Amino acid sequence: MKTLYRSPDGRCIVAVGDITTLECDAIVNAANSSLLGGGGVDGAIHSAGGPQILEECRTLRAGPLKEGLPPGRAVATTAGRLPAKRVIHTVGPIWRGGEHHEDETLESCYRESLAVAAREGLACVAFPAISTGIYGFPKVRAARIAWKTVQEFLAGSPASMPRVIWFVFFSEADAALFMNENKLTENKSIV
Ligand code: AR6
Repeated sequence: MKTLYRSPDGRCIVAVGDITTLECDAIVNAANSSLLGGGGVDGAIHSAGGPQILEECRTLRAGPLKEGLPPGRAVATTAGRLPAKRVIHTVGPIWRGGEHHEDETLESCYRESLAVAAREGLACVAFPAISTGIYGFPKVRAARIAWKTVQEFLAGSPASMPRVIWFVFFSEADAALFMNENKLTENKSIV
């Protein structure tokens, strides 16, 4: 994992790498409503974490989430073999042109995932760029929403969990776009 930026208060980190390798209390999964796996980061999490994650997702589908997890909502499961303790699954919006509450749904993914982490007392949470892959949400617009929603959450919970939030990008280009859009300057002294 390559760290590019750490905020002055230490609570936000921007990095490039494979989120499944991160030692953080929770990693967020950009899942789909079925919770039964897929491609992208979802596929990577299930394959690195092993079958325990899918087993717990199946149990959720058989019980409290019979209709699946609606877009904008979040739920936690075991992280199986991953270095993280928990996986927080959230379902991003599928981009349909921007007039179908896509922004609000994406905001809700970040907010609800942070709320789950707060409830579970998880100190460190890592987000992938939800909806910006297979679901086609424009990356610049998603970058602005992700940063703004997390900053609003942190402003509203100065002392509580989670204390540290990672924004993890799979490519340098996506990380650069996120930093640029949110006017963050790379801190070269970070190792
Ligand atoms: N670590 C960090 N980021 C990653 C990784 C990884 N290992 N793998 C991919 N990304 P996507 P979505 C980035 O498509 O758009 C699945 O099939 C990727 O480069 O994973 O929300 C689900 O089951 C991109 O920037 O999620 C759903 O059906 C970001 O993660 C659907 O895809 C999100 O891309 C969800 O689509």
